[in-house]
Amino acid sequence: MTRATRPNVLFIHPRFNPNAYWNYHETCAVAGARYSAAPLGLITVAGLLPADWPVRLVDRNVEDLRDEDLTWADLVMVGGMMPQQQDAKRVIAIAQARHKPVVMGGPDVTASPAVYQEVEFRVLGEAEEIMAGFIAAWGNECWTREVLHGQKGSTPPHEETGGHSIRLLDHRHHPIRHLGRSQD
Ligand code: B12
Repeated sequence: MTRATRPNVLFIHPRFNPNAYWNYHETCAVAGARYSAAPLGLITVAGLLPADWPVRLVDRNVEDLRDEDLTWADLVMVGGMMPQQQDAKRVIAIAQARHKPVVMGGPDVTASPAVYQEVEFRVLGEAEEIMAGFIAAWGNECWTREVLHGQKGSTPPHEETGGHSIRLLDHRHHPIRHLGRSQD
């Protein structure tokens, strides 16, 4: 398969189990947000990609994954924790049915890599040390399924990572005032 030099990257934040304790419905209402957990891992990874790779974020806790998002994507990046596992698996199946390569990262695949055997790339641990190698490997048309390891606890300083791509967050959905940006 020929790979785009500057792939369109679709970040997908899977739906949390709706019955979990951590919904904060009332707090969200007070803060004017629709969901309590912003996709911090995904926006961090977005900040590590080359600036000229187009990116989109779909947070399934607050919006639908549209067919046109998948049509647009050359590469799908999914990340989350255990209570998102069920939906993550669903999203991976949807993306792969459209022949989109999937990168899975975050705490759940780090703890349970075997659960995500079907994806093309599993990124275990912190992304900061891995993404440069991943970007270099992109374009190699022979790659097969791979597991890329980072080290938990060796995160470089924020200013060396490109920072969070806070601009990807929709301030109507998350209380991003607490992430360093006002809502006006
Ligand atoms: C803050 C936090 C919470 C907050 C969430 C607040 C919020 N707004 O998001 C609260 C208190 C709500 C919470 C609750 C829970 N949490 Co919690 N939480 C954390 C904590 C301390 C930090 C998470 C975080 O935001 N980190 C900052 C971001 C930038 O880091 P990150 O998401 O890990 O992303 C990095 C990498 O993982 C990777 N990455 C992430 N996604 C992707 C995607 C791709 C494609 C790639 C390449 C890389 C990648 O790159 C990123 C940069 O290095 C972690 C422990 C930790 N120190 O990591 C536990 C942790 C995520 N929580 C955990 C758990 C179990 C829970 C609960 C289920 C606890 C419970 N028993 O109820 C609940 C569930 C919440 C729910 N909604 O249902 C576990 C998850 C384990 C797992 N196997 O998934 C962790 C790892 C703690 C632990 N050691 O057990 N949590």
